[in-house]
Amino acid sequence: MALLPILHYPDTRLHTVAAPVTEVNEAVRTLARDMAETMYAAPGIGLAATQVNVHQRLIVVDISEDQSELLVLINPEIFERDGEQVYEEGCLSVPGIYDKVTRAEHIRVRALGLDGKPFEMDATDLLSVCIQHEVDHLDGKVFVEYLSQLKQGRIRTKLAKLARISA
Ligand code: GNR
Ligand code: NI
Repeated sequence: MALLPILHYPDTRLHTVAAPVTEVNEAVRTLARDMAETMYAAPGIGLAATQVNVHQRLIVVDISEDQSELLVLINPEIFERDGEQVYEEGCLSVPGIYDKVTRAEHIRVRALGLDGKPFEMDATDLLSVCIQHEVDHLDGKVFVEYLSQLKQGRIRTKLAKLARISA
């Protein structure tokens, strides 16, 4: 098991578009385990491989209170979106910043599991928000990109200053 370092906005590597996983092998299963450990340690409710500088389409999610409902989605595809919801989002790659984002209320998702087998699932509410947030990371998109240019500029300045202090 290993904790992986998380990239912080405005690191340009967060804008990399991840490539599909071509084979669900032991290396992919090890990455999923290390990502789950990293997410739980943070703690967070989701993590995309992009955030740990691995540009493959893999996300881990667990919205339970007691870290008991790990979901691993490989090559996730959102193939239906309905309705709208507004949720105050945060991101492990944008520490200390929280703001409202409008997303679909209900989604249907197709993915491969850790066994390499395809499955489909429905998600609503927070689970739906989290999966949409993670799939955005795989497409190189960070939630702050939904905010105004003014807010994005302020967030960049603030986090760049913090990075300089901690470096
Ligand atoms: O831990 C996280 N919490 C969260 C809260 C509201 C909306 C989305 C999230 S995901 C975030 C972890 C993270 O950055 N995943 O990419
Ligand atoms: Ni995030």
